[in-house]
Amino acid sequence: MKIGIVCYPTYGGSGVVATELGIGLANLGHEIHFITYKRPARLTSFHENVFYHEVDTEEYPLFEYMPYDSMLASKMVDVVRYENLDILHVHYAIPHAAVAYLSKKILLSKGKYVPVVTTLHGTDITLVGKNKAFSPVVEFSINKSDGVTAVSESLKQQTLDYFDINKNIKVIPNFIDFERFKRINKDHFKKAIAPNGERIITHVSNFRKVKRIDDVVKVFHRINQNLPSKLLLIGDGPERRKAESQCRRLGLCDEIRFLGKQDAIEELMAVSDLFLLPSQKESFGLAALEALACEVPIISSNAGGLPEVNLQGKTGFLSEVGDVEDMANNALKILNNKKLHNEFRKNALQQAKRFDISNILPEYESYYEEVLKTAVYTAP
Ligand code: GMT
Repeated sequence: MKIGIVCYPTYGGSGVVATELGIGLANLGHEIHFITYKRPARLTSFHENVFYHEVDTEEYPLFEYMPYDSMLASKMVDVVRYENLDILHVHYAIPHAAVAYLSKKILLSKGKYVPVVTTLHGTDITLVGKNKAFSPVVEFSINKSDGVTAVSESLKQQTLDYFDINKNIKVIPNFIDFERFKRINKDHFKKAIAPNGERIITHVSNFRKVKRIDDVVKVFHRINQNLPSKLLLIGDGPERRKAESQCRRLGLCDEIRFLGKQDAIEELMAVSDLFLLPSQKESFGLAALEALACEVPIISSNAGGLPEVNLQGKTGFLSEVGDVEDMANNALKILNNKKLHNEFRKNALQQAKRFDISNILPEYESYYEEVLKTAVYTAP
């Protein structure tokens, strides 16, 4: 198949999933065309089946706000038409699903029919999407997509709760590539981070408010009062500065390292003893799955789709959002009991295997085939 993939090219989860999906499908022989405003962060090397089309984002003095949607639609029309794509797969509803609908209508007027699959990732529904500034467009464009997928059962349910949806939503969970994410020996690395054998706790995110970075620090503070430990904070975003002040206030600067954006997350996971994800909202929690694949147990909130990834009492523990006391107690329960820790590590790997990329890619392939067969041609 010739598949167009539209996504945010940055470090956010939806962009990572879209890029890994495209690369995975290209490895299976499909021709993949990424249409984004910047080369996707995880699209790092040449692949004979992968093409990249950059959206023109020219500025013009009249525009206080760039009409990105129009520029994206024009690029999508151009690529679908001249590369003769079979299907368009857009990730994150805003604005991609609406722009896909517009592109489809323009293409129809030119005699080219292309069905659209929209994948809902999380905040496009639970946070930004349900905001009145976007919700009519989100609802309309989901209903106008030829196929809709959500990354967890929880996200599917929330979409049905928030909007008036007349489409079937298929749940296809996020996935993991075990070629890359696995527990590897990085002892030299461990020694550099924790020279006295301290426990290594990790958090990875885009440091947005919804990730509750202050809770990460609070939970770590409690752990650190009981157990020699180090916290690795990986990623960057609007909440980082506040977190830095919090660490200084708590006198934790020597125990917490802000590592910023990192490409080789798997190497850092490989030395981690525990992963923290106390999010306010989380449709799936891709970073949590990456931790599981590296055999790292998780202390998380019970928000959104996290219970589908982190299994209570098996791969870690889940607490109510904001209950830092409970999270810290659970963390210590695991860290202070070697047998339990090892058991959770084993369970983590088993659970991660359910999301192996080699199981999930065929789900997307057959979904595309189904959409291609059932999508109804509508006149322009
Ligand atoms: O929150 C993020 O990390 C970014 C956001 C995105 O769309 O870029 O992530 C969402 O999509 C990820 C991939 O499907 C999910 O794993 C995240 O749980 C989801 N984030 C939220 O729901 C807050």
